[in-house]
Amino acid sequence: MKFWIVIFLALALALGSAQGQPTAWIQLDDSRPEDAGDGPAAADMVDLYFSPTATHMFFREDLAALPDVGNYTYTVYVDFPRGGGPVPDFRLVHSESGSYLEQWDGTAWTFVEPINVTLDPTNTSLIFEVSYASLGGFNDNHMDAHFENYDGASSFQDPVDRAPNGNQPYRVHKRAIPNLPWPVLPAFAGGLIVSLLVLRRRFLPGKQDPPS
Ligand SMILES: [Ca+2]
Ligand SMILES: [Ca+2]
Repeated sequence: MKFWIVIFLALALALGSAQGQPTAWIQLDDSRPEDAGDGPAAADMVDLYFSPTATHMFFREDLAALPDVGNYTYTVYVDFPRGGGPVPDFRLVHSESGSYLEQWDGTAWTFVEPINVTLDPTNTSLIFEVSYASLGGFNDNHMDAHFENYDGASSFQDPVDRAPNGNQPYRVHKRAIPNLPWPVLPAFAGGLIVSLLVLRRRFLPGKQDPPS
């Protein structure tokens, strides 16, 4: 019975890890801390973070006040080298009309899929979530990202705050990601199998050696 209890707990732990909620945040300042007070409080970013899990990446913007989707549009632009040039390949959008991923097709932004954007009211933070699969994987050596918040609901015309300031993006190097996306699940599965084999040997009675 003990063996199956241990199996159950191990599987519960495995499923919990596979859910992939962010546990550690990498602050995106790149020696250029974001200003407070350079936009209306509900759209004024003060700290920006990134967090990768085994299957998803999370972008977090800490605002000077609670967000207001009725009056502002919140976006994160993502650019991979494979897309060529400095033009972002994807953008994550959060506004009154919903939260969704769009892709730049060369001439226009096109809808890809809905995404999760959650509010952490303690930190007045918006947390954007997107899967690597939806972005075509994270196979490049780095990714560039910048945040832009616009005046008006579901509007992309009048930026009221950009992070970082200026025209440059934040750069996230793949080597700086502590839990690289692709090896994590196979390594975890391998570790789980080894653990179960060890536990099975410990809890199940083995064959008795024949008397000599
Ligand atoms: Ca700001
Ligand atoms: Ca700014």
